[in-house]
Amino acid sequence: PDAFENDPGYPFLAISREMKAAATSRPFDSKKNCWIADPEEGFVAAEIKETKGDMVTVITARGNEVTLKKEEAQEMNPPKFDKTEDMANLTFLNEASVLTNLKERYAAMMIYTYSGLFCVVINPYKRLPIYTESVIKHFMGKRRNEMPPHLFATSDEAYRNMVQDRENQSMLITGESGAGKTENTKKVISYFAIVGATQNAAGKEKAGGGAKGGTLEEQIVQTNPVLEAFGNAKTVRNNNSSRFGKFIRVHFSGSGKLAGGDIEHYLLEKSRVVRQAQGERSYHIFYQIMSGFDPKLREKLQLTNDLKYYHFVSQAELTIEGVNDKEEMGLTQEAFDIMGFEDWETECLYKNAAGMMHMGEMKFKQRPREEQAEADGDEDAKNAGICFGVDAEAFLKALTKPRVRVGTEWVNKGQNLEQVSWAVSGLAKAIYARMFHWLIRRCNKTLDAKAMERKYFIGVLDIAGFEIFDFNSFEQLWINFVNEKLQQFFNHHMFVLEQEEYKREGIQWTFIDFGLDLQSCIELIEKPLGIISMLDEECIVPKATDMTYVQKLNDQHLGKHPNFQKPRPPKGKQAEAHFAIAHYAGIVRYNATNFLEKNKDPLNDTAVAVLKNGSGNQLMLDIWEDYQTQEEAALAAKDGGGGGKKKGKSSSFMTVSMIYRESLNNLMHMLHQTHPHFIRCIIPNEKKQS
Ligand code: AOV
Ligand code: MG
Repeated sequence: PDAFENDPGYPFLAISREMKAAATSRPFDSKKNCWIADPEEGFVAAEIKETKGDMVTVITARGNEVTLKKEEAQEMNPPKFDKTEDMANLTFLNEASVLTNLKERYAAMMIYTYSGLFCVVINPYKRLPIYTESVIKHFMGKRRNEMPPHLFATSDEAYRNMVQDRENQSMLITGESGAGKTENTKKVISYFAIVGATQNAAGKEKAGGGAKGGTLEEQIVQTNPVLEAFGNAKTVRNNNSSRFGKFIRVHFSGSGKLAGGDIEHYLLEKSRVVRQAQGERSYHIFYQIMSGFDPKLREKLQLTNDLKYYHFVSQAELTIEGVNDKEEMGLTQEAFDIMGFEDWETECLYKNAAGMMHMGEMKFKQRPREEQAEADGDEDAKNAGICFGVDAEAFLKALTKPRVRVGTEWVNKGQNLEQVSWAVSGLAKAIYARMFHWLIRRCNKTLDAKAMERKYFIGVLDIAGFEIFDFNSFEQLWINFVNEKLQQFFNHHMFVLEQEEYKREGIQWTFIDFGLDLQSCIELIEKPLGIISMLDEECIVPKATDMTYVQKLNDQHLGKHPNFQKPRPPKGKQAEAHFAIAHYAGIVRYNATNFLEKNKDPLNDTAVAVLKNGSGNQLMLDIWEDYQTQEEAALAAKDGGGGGKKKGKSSSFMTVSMIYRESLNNLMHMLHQTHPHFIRCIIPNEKKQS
């Protein structure tokens, strides 16, 4: 009864007898059958009627007669390869055959297919019974060729490699936004948690102690809902888009027992906290808080029940089709419980989130011809103050009249409306980003099973996928650049491995590094005088603007670098600065407006000091603990001599790009020290439909 053939998931994984029969009865003539390009279907089957010189005339499956160049008719594989599980087996390895194979398998809802060393998956956009515990059990300990293609087979291979080769492994899940990276990441993590816990009862033991908290196995899996609530949002490409990258390491003992986990995170898109584009939302947690799941919560947070009142989170969509924020809040709370979060911790997270919503409503005014803004009412500031545990008056004063250094004196300097509004959003973004960082550290604390011996890890990488929007900004540049780097890592690894095999088999072959195909685009972005370093330089040039930056880019690269282009700006945006980059996955037009500001990411230090020193909210104190204000730095310099001064200065000179670059370098370095396994996710359509 528990034979794999009887599992409800089996029909979505293995080719049925009927399919095999249908394939073998298909008439086939290798000299006549072929594929030709088709504007609607991609490729359509055709039969060669006549050959004349280098031209052929074919009749398509739709009955059209077409004459075309011989090489445009791609060979068709014999029927025994229909819906093949590994495309490396195909006799004819051409574009038409590869795409048709994937398409036919997808039409039968078999979403996983191998392509030699890596595994391809097409987003099914519906729940399939192929990730159940019973399916997991069938894959455990089996070799890849014993079972149909599945993410679990690749996962099990990584696990066995780790134990046998005594080497760290990584699972690199790539693909554009909405293709299914995060969904597959969740399944991989569950697989490792179950496999690692099955090795020994230890993984099943309650970790941490206390009334709350689940087993380590559960906690590794439940980390995700916590992170998704704060790090995922609806975009036009994906209703649950990851707006940050993560590298989750699952740790094991030498014999493969589950021994804990930790998470590293990359580039959280914090601009979303204050601004959403058409068709998008801010982070899920805001809407979950407002959902009324806990009837007293809004009241505790000084919130009304009118979501639209809060501009920071209501600029575009308020709901997501098919998603119930109330239920999602239940799941978030459950995950917090299993992760062993204390009540004060979740309370502070909600307070901070609500405080940001109040911040967005703080009003300021300015008399005509005066460059000095002042508060226009203080109700929302008071609400923010209650959430953050700070004095509203001090907070407003810090925003409108921050302390700045003039020579050796510190004075209160007036700000105009625009400056105040920049400071408010800058601060909200910083609070959110720091809170997210705290959340990751807090999860790591739970996953740190101290009693367990950690020997090896399998790291699972899930980043924000390549994306092209109508408006692409600094965030997209970084997301797409990271994807470009990962694609290069993939190419390099695949082709190097492949060619090493040629060498072993004694094939005469000149080594080609296909990873270098992407090198020129990567260099355009990361090398000295490239897109990023010129941005960093422009950030220290006085009076520089986004326009002067793009002007310099144009002077340096336009007409000289193959991947750099000057786009035609969209209607109404001609006055704004633009440039375009030809990435591996498409040409992206970037709007450079606010690039300098986003890269410098300035903060109102006086307001930070209010939050940092005056707060009665423990989380608020924790997130600013490592932040040194300029005034503190100056004091430290006075007391402690040169050492303190140096520290203050170097930290204030880091641009966002510098921080991102360093974490990306660390990631690539770590990946190079693991045995990588690749999962390539493909999006089947732009309509989010099965
Ligand atoms: P992504 O991680 O690759 O995009 P997701 O993993 O969030 O994409 O997938 C997008 C949506 O597709 C999910 O919310 C599901 O509705 C659906 N989906 C994907 N894979 C599966 C699956 N195996 N089974 C069922 N539904 C699936 V992004 O984070 O935007 O780069 O940045
Ligand atoms: Mg994702």
